[in-house]
Amino acid sequence: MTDETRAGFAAIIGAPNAGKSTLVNKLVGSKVSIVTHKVQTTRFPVRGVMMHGQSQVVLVDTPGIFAPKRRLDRAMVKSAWEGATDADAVVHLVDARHWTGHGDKSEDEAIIGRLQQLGARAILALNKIDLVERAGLLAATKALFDTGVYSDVLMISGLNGDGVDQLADLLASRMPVGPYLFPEDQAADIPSRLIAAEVTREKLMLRLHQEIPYQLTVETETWEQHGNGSVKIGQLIHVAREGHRSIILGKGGQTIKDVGTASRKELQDILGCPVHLFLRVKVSERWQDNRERFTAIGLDFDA
Ligand SMILES: Nc1nc2c(ncn2[C@@H]2O[C@H](COP(=O)(O)OP(=O)(O)OP(=O)(O)O)[C@@H](O)[C@H]2O)c(=O)[nH]1
Ligand SMILES: [Mg+2]
Repeated sequence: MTDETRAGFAAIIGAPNAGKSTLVNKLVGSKVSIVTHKVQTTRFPVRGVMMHGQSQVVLVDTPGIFAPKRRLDRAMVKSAWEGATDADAVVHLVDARHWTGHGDKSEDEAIIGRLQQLGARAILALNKIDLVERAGLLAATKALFDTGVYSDVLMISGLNGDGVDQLADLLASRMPVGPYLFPEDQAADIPSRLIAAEVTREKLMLRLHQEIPYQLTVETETWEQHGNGSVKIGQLIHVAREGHRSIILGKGGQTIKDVGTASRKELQDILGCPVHLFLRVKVSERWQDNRERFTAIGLDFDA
């Protein structure tokens, strides 16, 4: 036994919906990043802190990497690669279904191409193995490993935890020797206001369909701590069009009421105190062209 500690950064990159945020939450042991069944849920790098033996691994959950079209997409993808460039270890998380004949592997191929250019050595984690036949996994692993960009291969299920401990061991061993970067009891380094906005955005994504979730953003405007231990949070949902406002409100205000209830419940769990949540919807037609909205979440407006 030695007193030597290790600490560093591990970036989790991958195609949209590969399961990056699910995995980061599992490794950290609490929810630091929002998850939905939809693509492009994560919009900016979210850092979660995992303690493992004598190692502290700061996990960087990144937005999915895809061919970007809009300004927001470009900024998201750019921030994902930046997360990878500065890290001590990079995990390429791959949805195993896409390499066993179910789904499209072109986004992974593009990521591999970029890793090749960077001369990077990433850890391959084939994810969602709970959904595929074992037999197909071997061929998939070989095809991926033959690209030469991987140092290690693991098969995992971020959802049920299979293989996640092995990944934690590997990441812990790859961190450079040094003092911890964050207090040991800190799970995330994103401000409470931003976590609160993300939780509401998750509930909106789960509830709304098609393009609407992609054309809105949530901002925490007010945060008041009350003497009785409760907190009052006011949030503004920026939408792109008048029509979106009425959809978010729903008939008789039911949709926003449900979203508010779901978000408030989860915030109470996360914050460990009673929460009063007030949501407003505002038509901000050009929020996606607003530099401030990008800077507020650490994205590069000019990406
Ligand atoms: N069956 C199964 N589902 C999983 C697994 N990991 C993640 N999922 C599901 O996959 C979906 C996407 O998960 P996320 O964690 O949001 O994926 P992501 O890669 O962060 O997605 P983006 O932020 O949009 O790039 C969710 O419905 C998860 O529950 C897994 O190991 N097995
Ligand atoms: Mg995500």
